[in-house]
Amino acid sequence: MRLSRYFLPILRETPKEAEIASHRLMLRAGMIRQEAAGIYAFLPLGLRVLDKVCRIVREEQDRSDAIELLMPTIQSAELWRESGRYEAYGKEMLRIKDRHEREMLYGPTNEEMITEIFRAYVRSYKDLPLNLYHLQWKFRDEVRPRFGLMRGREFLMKDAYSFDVDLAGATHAYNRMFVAYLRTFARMGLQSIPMVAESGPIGGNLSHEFIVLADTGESEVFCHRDYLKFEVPGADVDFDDVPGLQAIVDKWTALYAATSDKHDAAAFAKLAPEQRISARGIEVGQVFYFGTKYSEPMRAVVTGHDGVERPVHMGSYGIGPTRLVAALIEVFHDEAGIKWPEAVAPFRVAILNLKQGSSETDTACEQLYATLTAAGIDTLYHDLDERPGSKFATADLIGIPWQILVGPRGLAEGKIEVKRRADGSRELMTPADALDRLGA
Ligand code: 5CA
Repeated sequence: MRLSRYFLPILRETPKEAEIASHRLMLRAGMIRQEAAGIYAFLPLGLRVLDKVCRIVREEQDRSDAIELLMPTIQSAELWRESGRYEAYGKEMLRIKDRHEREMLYGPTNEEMITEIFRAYVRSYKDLPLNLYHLQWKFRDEVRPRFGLMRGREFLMKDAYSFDVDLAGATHAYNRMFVAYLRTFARMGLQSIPMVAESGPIGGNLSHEFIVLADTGESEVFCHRDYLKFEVPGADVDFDDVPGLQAIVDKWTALYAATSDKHDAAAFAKLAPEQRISARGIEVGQVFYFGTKYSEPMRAVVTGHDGVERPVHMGSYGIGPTRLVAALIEVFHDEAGIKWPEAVAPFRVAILNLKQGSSETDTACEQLYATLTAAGIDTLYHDLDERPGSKFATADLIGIPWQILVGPRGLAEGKIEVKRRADGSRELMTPADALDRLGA
């Protein structure tokens, strides 16, 4: 992408309304624009990051054998009356009437709708296990939408729903998602810690929140320090291996880890002081097992091996991709701006032409740009007529992992400079070596 043809509305001033780094940096980097309280438009740069986050989420859902579908945002109140949640959900639900005065709502979650889809088609244990997921916008009329994408009113969610014939099957489904979540966040460069959590309006008595530690996190959390050293299961993990997966989950739930709602101060105090982490964190995902809470009132039943019909066992599993974009910035930034991990960076490489209009630098930049683009590497070419200082500031602010600085002095010796945003290191090399380094 040539910056001269792109839409990147950078703000030089720090927006006053933004209280935390991720919100400030997203506004300054031209990633999002607020359209109403807790409602944001994704500008092109922000959309690129969101898409990369979603791609990783999808790949790991698919790897664990969950199947993607897409449910609508608007739901009928009737459905929610069946489960008894229409009244119970309260003011957080955005209620709408259509032209026929029919009561509708903008979905805050999809347990009812997926249960309705399930019961329309599935009758027998032979069709199970099943885990269906989608990535869809949700609306929750939060009392205090704040911190930009961190707690929005309209936000993107990946929500998966599992169906099993019994508790044993449902436990394995829970474990599949648990392991998929560890992998999903790790692939983005985030260390997540599963913590025992309250299940809230979703229900059930087994739930874990996946927490990323960050000072600006909204959750107060307590956990054992050893979690920070745990190794995340590799891509070769066998999701069909029931005891193997259980062993992974057992390991990741053996040590103390709880959110404030479920905190047991006495148990925590038994840890050696140097093992205790008492910190703030961001909830990037949450998993729930709630058995027959929805299937029973909504009559979603399956015949078991014994020919008897029983309500299906369900769980639901959420990830917040829009919140993840903010969480990533909270973890990866410095005074100059964002430091994207490569896996989610909007562009992997930025070419900075330090003397736009000079035939040497222009030619060198064009060649680099053509080769990188042809190799399928997302590249942003800063081809505007701006001073080098301004180009450095933009590249640092928007956090591109690799910057190629092309100036007349270096070129005179056949060299360009490659800068890594993560640690600020710079290295002079030939354009050919730079391309080699970047895998082009
Ligand atoms: N149906 C269940 C699981 S699919 C559910 O709704 N779970 S949830 O309430 O925990 O939400 C799932 C994820 O969505 C959360 O872990 C969080 O990452 C994200 N999320 C929830 N509320 C917001 C919000 N107001 N703004 C941004 N992300 C949110």
